[in-house]
Amino acid sequence: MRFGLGRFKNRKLPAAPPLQVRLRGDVAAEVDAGPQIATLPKVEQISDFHCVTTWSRLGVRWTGVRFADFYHTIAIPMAEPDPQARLVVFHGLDGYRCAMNLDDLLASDDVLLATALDGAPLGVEHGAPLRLIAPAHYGYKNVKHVVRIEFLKSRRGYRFPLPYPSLMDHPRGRVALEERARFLPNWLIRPIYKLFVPKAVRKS
Ligand SMILES: Nc1nc2c(c(=O)[nH]1)N[C@H]1C(S)=C(S)[C@@H](COP(=O)(O)O)O[C@H]1N2
Ligand SMILES: [Mo]
Repeated sequence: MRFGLGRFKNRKLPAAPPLQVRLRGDVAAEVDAGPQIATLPKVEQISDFHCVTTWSRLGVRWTGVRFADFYHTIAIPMAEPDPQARLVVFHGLDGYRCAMNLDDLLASDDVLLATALDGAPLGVEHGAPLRLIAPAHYGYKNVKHVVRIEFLKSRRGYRFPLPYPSLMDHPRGRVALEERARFLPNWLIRPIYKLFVPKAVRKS
């Protein structure tokens, strides 16, 4: 079963969608970078995965390409994002989307565009054909089924697609700092989110 948030969990997705990653936003050229991503060197890593609702899965083995490699050797030459475009929005085939800071994506080697899990191509449950893996950031930032990556100069072109976006979507979402939500304190959020854990764990 595929885990998804809100209305996105009910979207029917193809079992093996083609690798198609459109680069959009404040760019000189809108292009499909799928074929080029497939040519980048693959890395394998084992990392922990933390959902904001307080469940974690430890030691997950991902294979993919480094986001920094993708940005420098594909995105910059092909799409020429505006150097001021520091917000990166990942769009999933199910309609879900979430934004990350470009600086956070480039800061660490463990940020991947992953295409395999436990040595096998990503299935539709975990994000086929390609998903973001940013282990330092909560699960909701790790967008699955990525089909479009937008580089934006301003947050105005972006809206988190769930209710109460300004509360539920922290601009950075770092696990170590428990950046779960904006404005709301963790002592309040943790018990509320915990109510959703049993259902989420069954599906993940
Ligand atoms: N496209 C898409 N990506 C998504 C979501 C979603 O609903 N749609 N849910 C997010 C959340 S909240 C979590 S915790 C993880 C779950 O990843 P998993 O299904 O591989 O366990 O995916 C994230 N990425
Ligand atoms: Mo999550």
